[in-house]
Order: sequence, then structure tokens, then C-alpha cells
Amino acid sequence: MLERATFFLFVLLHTLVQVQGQYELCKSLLTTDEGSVWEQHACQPKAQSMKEFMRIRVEPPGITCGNPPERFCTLENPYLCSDECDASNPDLAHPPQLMQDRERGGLVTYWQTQTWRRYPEPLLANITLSWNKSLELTDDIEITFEYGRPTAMALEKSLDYGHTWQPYQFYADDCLDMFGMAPQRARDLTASNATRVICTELYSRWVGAKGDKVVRFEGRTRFAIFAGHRLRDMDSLRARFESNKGLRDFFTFTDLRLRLLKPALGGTYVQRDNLLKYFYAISNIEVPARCKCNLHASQCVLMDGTLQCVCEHNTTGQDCQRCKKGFKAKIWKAGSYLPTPIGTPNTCAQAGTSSGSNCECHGHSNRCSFIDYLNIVTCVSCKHNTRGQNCQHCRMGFYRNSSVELDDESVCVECGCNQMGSLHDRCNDTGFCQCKEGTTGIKCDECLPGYYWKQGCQPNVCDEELLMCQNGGTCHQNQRCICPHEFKGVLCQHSRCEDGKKCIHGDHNGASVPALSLALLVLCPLLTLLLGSAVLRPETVPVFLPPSHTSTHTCDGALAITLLCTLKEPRTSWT
Ligand SMILES: *[C@@H]1O[C@H](CO)[C@@H](O)[C@H](O)[C@H]1NC(C)=O
Ligand SMILES: *[C@@H]1O[C@H](CO)[C@@H](O)[C@H](O)[C@H]1NC(C)=O
Ligand SMILES: *[C@@H]1O[C@H](CO)[C@@H](O)[C@H](O)[C@H]1NC(C)=O
Ligand SMILES: *[C@@H]1O[C@H](CO)[C@@H](O)[C@H](O)[C@H]1NC(C)=O
Ligand SMILES: *[C@@H]1O[C@H](CO)[C@@H](O)[C@H](O)[C@H]1NC(C)=O
Ligand SMILES: *[C@@H]1O[C@H](CO)[C@@H](O)[C@H](O)[C@H]1NC(C)=O
Ligand SMILES: [Ca+2]
Repeated sequence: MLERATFFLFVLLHTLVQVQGQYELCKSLLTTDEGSVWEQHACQPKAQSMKEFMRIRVEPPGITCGNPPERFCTLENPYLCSDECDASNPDLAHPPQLMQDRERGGLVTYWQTQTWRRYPEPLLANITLSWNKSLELTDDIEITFEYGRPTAMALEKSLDYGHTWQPYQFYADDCLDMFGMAPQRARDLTASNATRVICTELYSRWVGAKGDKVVRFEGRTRFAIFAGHRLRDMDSLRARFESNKGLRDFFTFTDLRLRLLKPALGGTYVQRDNLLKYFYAISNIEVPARCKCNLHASQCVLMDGTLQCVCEHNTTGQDCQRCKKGFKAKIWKAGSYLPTPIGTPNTCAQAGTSSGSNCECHGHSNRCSFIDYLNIVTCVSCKHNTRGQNCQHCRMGFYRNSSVELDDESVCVECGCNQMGSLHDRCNDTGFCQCKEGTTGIKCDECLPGYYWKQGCQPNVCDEELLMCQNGGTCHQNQRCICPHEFKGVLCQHSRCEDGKKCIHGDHNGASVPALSLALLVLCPLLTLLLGSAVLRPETVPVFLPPSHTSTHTCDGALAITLLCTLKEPRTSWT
């Protein structure tokens, strides 16, 4: 039923479009069996003459003629210099507002500058036109000059209320000489270079005082590149606007500036003997445009002296560039011309409703908030240890279990990094913690070879391979060697007898050390030979191993001998 209603609406709109013009309705009441609902459409205000809304500033400040009063001549008849400009006399004054007034009864009114008395100093003037509102050009800008069009001028535009400016078009009787640009005509532009800033010679040559007075910025000619002859196919142009933001921006501005660089010369060189015939005079500036309302308004009105879109679709702002308070469930979007002919409204959705909202939190939150200056909608209070704009990330100290869906309650698993063994409590996407030196394992709770665990991994003091306890010492949990009574040092490498006297069990047994040493000197190799060759049973082998390998089950006698031998034999014999 709704589908049929939509179809009827479509037909109805087509009819309306033909009667009213396209995109003029922001909404229409749609009656279905279920009742009446508002159907929203992309919409835009009508094009209008923007000259009455523009604020004009001329520079330099004293450039307007008449203060003090002065005479001026004309190019056509330079010796008839009876005309006078006097700012204090309303009949003889030529203030800037005469560029935007409504002329009545065929009386041409114009702004006029001082004459070029200071030649050869250039005669320069800027005219800045400000709307304090983004506008979209809909036709040609036309500037009407009285007493001849300038020999050189430039048109600039600003998109940001006059903070930055960019050239829009250059005008000169000799583009190459004046601006270093080859002369071009707007009608030679094609789709590939429709937004090219050109210099044109069409409007700067002397054509006589009765000739063409108008200087144009050819908006229409550029539209015709896409919309065809007489702009018959505007849909095609609008489709281009949708796909090419640069094209649309090219026709958008908040301010325009005319830089008058050289006045009309009457088709010849500057005649120094009569400089009173050189000046600028503008009688009218036409700027046909529409308020830029991002396709969210069909009306644009003057409020507090500034143009303002009358925003629909629950949008707000001067250009309907934001969603209204309470309608920020989804990201603001400009309306679209597509699909033709009614476009898409891209209405702002009420916060807290899920219909049409993109408050996507993967089931970890049901609340979103709009961050104005980033223009994003973000989930708030993500649960289940999630975080992020869409609760799509895991909180610090958790990682994603890749074997479950993002909306699973247990999607984020605690890292559980060992506090002693890891650098911090965060882990990477596969759950690996970042370990301190000597530590390993997913959670950093294990030690690498060469380390032992004691509030984290500490480097071994002793072990069975490289850091062996010597002289019969035993390694206790890799932390220290337990040395025999006679030895000391970290690896029991130092003998307690310093000077070679009173070693081994002290002096109470009566045997002198040299005598014992002599006996051992004979006994040891003998014993070694004997045990090494004759007794090869495994139990005895440890006897000939380094002392740290000597196990307790070896007979005490053998141990004693070994110890004695250790004392006398060079260590290298065992290594
Ligand atoms: C006109 O404006 C331009 C900036 O766009 C500036 O550089 C120049 O000095 C101004 N000229 C006059 C006469 O104020
Ligand atoms: C320009 O428009 C804004 C928004 O409407 C307004 O707040 C501001 O006062 C206007 N500025 C001028 C100079 O009119
Ligand atoms: C634009 O492109 C056309 C051909 O595609 C070329 O003839 C014309 O000179 C170009 N105009 C400018 C200003 O580059
Ligand atoms: C918001 O838009 C809806 C249509 O989506 C409309 O019915 C409602 O009146 C609008 N509310 C406001 C405050 O503009
Ligand atoms: C990830 O999820 C699967 C399926 O629920 C579960 O079997 C597995 O234990 C989880 N992994 C971790 C590290 O929690
Ligand atoms: C996590 O760290 C481990 C160990 O450093 C590494 O093997 C793994 O590739 C890392 N995973 C990711 C997703 O970075
Ligand atoms: Ca006028």
C-alpha cells in the first residue's frame, strides 16, 4: 500500500515539479490507509537577485569621488569637462550604494571614483561584496560600467566570509601582458576544465561609450557544459554537483571582490594632459544566486540583517548545516539531488530512536551522542569492556576474542598480563602481553632459559651448564651456590685458605700440607687411571665429572678423593 502511495506521490511530484519547478518543496502530506504522514524531499530556495542583500565596501577609503568636489571629463568628449562630483550634494554624489540601487525612470545612478590625477601611480580600487551567507551562483554575474569598462580587473571570491580569497576570473585587454596568462573564453571550456580560472579579453577592449557596458562572469556558460544548450538538462548538471564537490564549490561563495587595476583608456594610450577622463564608474552589480541551504530549506529570509535558510528536515544553522538539538541520532548530511527528480532529503533523526539512526554500538550500548565539532555520532557508555565510536574496540587491558562475533558479550577478554613480568597491562590483538627482559609467555609469567622467577624473571646466578658452582658447590634454585666449607665466592670459586697453609680441615690432623700434597700428586693420576680404565660402571662416572655434577649417591670416599683431586688438578682437565 505504501509502495503504491509512494508511486502516486512520485507522479504527483512530477506534476508539481513541472508546475512549480524542481526541489521547491521540502515536504508534502502523504495520505495512506494508515493515515497521513509527512514525506520529506530535498529542497532549495529559489534563485534571486542578491544585490539588495549585499554589503559593499570600497577601498582605499578615499577612492569615492566628491570629497573634495572635483570635475571630470569623458573619454568620448575629453574637452567637455563640465561634470562634477560632489559628495556633499545628493544630486552630484556617487556613493557606493548606487551600485545596488533600484533605478527608476531610466535614470542611471552610479558609484564613481576619483580621477587618475596621480598618474603614473596606478589607479586602484577594491569593491568587496559581502553577504555573510553562503550563496550558490545560478547565472552570470554582471557588472555594468559607465564611461567604459576597465582595461584590467580581477574578480575574486571567498568561501569563508572573507578570511581567504581565491581568484575567480581575470579581465584585461592584454591577458599575457597584464597577468601572464593566455587569453581564454569561457565558451571554450569543456567538462574536464569547467572550473578553470581564466583570463578573458572579451570585456576589456574599448568599444566606444555607446557599446557594451557589461563585464560578466559567465556562470551560465559553465553550467551549459553539463546542462546543455539553454540549460535544458539541469538534472545532468545536478548529478555532476553530487559527484564533484569541487564543481559545486566553484559556484559557491560568501563574498566577492572586484579589484579594479586599470581604468578604461578610450582605445589609446594614457594622455597625460587630460587625466580627468580616467576613472571607474559602476552603475549596477547583478549577482543571481540562491542561498546555500544544503537542500534542507526552500526559503531563505533576512533575519537581523543577514540571510538565513528556513531549515526543514530537523536541521538548523545559517546553511542548515547541522542537525537540530534532539535530532542528532545520525550524522548530519546534506540533502541530495539524486535520484532525480525529487532527490533524497537526508533528514536528521530524533535522538534515542533507532529508526533510521546509525547509533550502531554492536549491542554494547543503546545510547549515542553527537559530537558537534567532529560531526560524528558516537556510542556512550559501552559495556562488556568495549570502547570506541561503535563500541567496536576493546578497553585497555582487554583483547578481542576473534572466534566470537563483535556483538558477543564476551568479545573482549582480559589480557591478564602478569604484573611482575609485563611492562604494562595492555596486550596486543592476539592477547600477547609485552614482557620485561627475561620473561616470556602470553601473559609474561614464564622465564626464558637463564632466568629464574622471583617477583619477575631474574638472571640465573648458577645453573648446570654455564654458570656451574665449582669445587663441589651445589646450585640452589639457580639463585646461589651452596659451597663446601672450604670454598667461597658466588660460584665457590675461591678457596678459603689464602696462603697455601692451614687448608683442608685445618691443622689439627697433624699431616703437613706439603706432605699431603705430595701424596695426592701421586695418588690422583693413579686413581684417575684406575677408575677411568677399570671401573666404567655408570655410578662411578660422576666421580670424574666436575664437582657441581657430583651427586650425593657417590661414595663418600670417592667424593673425598675427588675433592682432593679437584684441589690439585688444574680445572682445565675437566672442561
Ligand atoms: C585589494 O585587495 C587586495 C587583496 O585581495 C589587496 O592586496 C590590495 O592591497 C587591495 N587594494 C586596495 C587598493 O585596497
Ligand atoms: C553573520 O551571520 C551570523 C549568523 O547569522 C551572525 O551571527 C552575525 O552577526 C552576522 N554578522 C554580521 C556582520 O552581520
Ligand atoms: C579546456 O579543454 C579544452 C579541450 O578539452 C581546450 O580546448 C581548452 O583550451 C581548455 N581550456 C582551458 C582554459 O584550459
Ligand atoms: C522533525 O522531522 C519530522 C519528520 O521527520 C517532522 O515530523 C517534525 O515536525 C520535525 N520536528 C521538528 C522539531 O522540526
Ligand atoms: C573465545 O571464544 C571461544 C568461543 O566462545 C571460547 O571457546 C574461547 O575460550 C574464548 N577465548 C578466550 C581467550 O577467552
Ligand atoms: C602479538 O604479539 C605476538 C608476540 O609478540 C606476535 O606473535 C603476534 O603476531 C602479535 N599479534 C598481533 C595481532 O600483533
Ligand atoms: Ca545604480
